[in-house]
Amino acid sequence: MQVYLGLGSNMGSREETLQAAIQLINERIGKVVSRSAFYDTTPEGFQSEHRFLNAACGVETPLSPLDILDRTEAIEKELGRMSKSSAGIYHDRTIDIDILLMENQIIESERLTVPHPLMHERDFVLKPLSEIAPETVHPVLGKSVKELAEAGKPT
Ligand code: PH2
Ligand code: MG
Ligand code: MG
Repeated sequence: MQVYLGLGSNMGSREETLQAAIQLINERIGKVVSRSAFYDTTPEGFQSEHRFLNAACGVETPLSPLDILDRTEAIEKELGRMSKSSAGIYHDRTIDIDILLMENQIIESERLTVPHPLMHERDFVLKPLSEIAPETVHPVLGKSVKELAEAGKPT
């Protein structure tokens, strides 16, 4: 199963943290088969003077969705993440790892929603993702990542 993950950091050594996260993903979740460049982005949805570095990667994994979530959460903790966002209130963080897409799977459970419920609205997700998976189709919206990324651009 191929899973796409989104990564973001806006505290500490952002680039080193993203590199470390990708290495741990490769060791514990599955082979990282693609990775985007790192994009410097403006915080969206909350006020912060700390800019983000965002990236996306593709991982070939035998794990179940909830096992992947357990492991991404463990990696976030190890890399110094203090508090989880809840009820749409965001905080600065050393690392956030989000499950974006898992092929055609649609999951709506208490702990996990796949595709990520906000991915199609977020440039900081779509830009890196369209670099590595432009033709991958969002199974709910029926549009490719490239189409979603272009829909968000000003004309
Ligand atoms: N993540 C959020 C909220 N806002 N803004 C940017 N630029 N990058 C992010 O990764 C990000 C955000 C919630 O996880
Ligand atoms: Mg997030
Ligand atoms: Mg998250």
